Amino acid sequence: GTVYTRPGQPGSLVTLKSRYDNFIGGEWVAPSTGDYGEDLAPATGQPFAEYARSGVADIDKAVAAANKAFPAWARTSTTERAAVLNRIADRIEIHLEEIAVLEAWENGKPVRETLGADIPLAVDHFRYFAAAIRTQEGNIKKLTDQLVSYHFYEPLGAVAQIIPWNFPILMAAWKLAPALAAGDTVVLKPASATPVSILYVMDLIQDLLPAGVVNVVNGAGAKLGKALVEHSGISKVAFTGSTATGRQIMQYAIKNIIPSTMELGGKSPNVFFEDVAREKDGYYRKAVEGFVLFAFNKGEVCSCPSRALLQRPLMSGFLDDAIDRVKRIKVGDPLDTTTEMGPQNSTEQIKKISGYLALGPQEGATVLAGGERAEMPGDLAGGYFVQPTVMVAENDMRVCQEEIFGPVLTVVPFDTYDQAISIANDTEYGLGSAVWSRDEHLTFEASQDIHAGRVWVNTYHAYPAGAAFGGYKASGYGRETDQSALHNYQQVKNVLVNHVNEPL
Ligand code: TXE
Repeated sequence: GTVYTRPGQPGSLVTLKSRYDNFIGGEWVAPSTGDYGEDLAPATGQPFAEYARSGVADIDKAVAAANKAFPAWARTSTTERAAVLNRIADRIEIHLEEIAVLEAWENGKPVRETLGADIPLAVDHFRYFAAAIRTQEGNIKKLTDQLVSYHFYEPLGAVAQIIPWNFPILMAAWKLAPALAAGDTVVLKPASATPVSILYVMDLIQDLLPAGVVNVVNGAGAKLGKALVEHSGISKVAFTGSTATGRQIMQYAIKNIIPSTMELGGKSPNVFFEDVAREKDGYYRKAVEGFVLFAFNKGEVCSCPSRALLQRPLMSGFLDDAIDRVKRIKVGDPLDTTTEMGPQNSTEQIKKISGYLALGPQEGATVLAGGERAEMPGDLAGGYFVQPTVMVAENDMRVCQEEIFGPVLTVVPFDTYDQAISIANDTEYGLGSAVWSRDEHLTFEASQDIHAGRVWVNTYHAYPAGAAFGGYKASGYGRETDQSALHNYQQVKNVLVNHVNEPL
């Protein structure tokens, strides 16, 4: 394995500015407030860069810049916009390793994930939407002998995109790529816990975009969100974050009747049927790894498989093997390529997760692995580390119903197929889910019966471009990562032509 040098330190791939201003109208602009916050590394709890704590005046500036850039950008050909997206993809790919290191350091996720998943997927999303916009077609229909109807997709204008801290670069890519492809301009508001990695990428790609097409403003969402979404210059809002904040943003969107898309929380079931353990073969080992994926990105994932449902015979044997594997998860420095789980993102997350670690046993859950914060050596002692935790619980307990957003898995046994489906669906959320069985009829049936926007079958945590992602129920609405996401950033123009030269 390799241990990367920390960003900003001598020998690191990543050279940081000491201070990151907002990126508005193609320029680096100091916040009107003159106020900066410290970006803390979750692995040590120590600051490593400063970011702007903007005010409403900065939002106004960014929205004005986005609107100024819109007419020219909207008029570019799809060929031209696709070329820009492809150039962005190439540029990010050239700098993949350094972006991956910074992303790991700022978020706390292990660099093996950012190198293997986050950043390559971000690159691919730009390429995918470059292709999608070039191949998107409107349609023409002859409705009667006289009437011909044309449908065109037009961009909306300047759009607001508010993203969370758990996949900063990938969430930015999921939102920027379709918006730019569609011909919209953007005001992006990153989360205050991860304000810098996106600006680092903007620095790398700024020469590829006309001024004002992408604007990035940092600062507290609670302060800036309302001003941004209610701004008369904003034509759409796309949000990823908590269900509570999503509900607020939907209310702001009412003011100017702008469309919104919401990718919110989850409590995703990971359902294992008995035949998984029929043999201890490659499939079995894959299933064990599928169980362990609750610890992917330390559980700070909206589609985290946080509820494992095990058919009763799997409660011994399979569960023992899975617990063994959980206990072997390597927790540590996110910049070490052998690390499997890094620190949680923030002290807020630690507080929230610790609350649930205490609550589980109080509610009667039995802890099989973890259950506490993880002790680390050296300056990692100041980091936000938690042990991967598994508890056997009942589905009506709060630990099974509320989004913990940490590496905490509840295991609930079931006997019959119907019970499995009813427990899987017994949640206010409906984002991710998975079914594990060697029986394809069973997995297909379950995929139809589970109420969630994504059902993985014999896999988990794959997010390829071309597969639509989004929620049912309180997990939100709207789909991303698939060509249909272009529609989120477009409006339909219908032109209805009478081709007969006679009075109506
Ligand atoms: O989320 P918020 P937080 C869940 C997860 C986590 C909890 C709290 O359970 O523990 O939410 O995290 C901006 N108007 N998820 O507080 O508040 C904010 O600045 C406009 C699940 O970080 O939803 C940030 O950019 N914007 C989730 C973004 O919203 C506002 C990912 C997300 O922050 C705003 C993140 C407002 N009033 C957290 N208030 C997922 N589904 O992946 C905040 N923001």
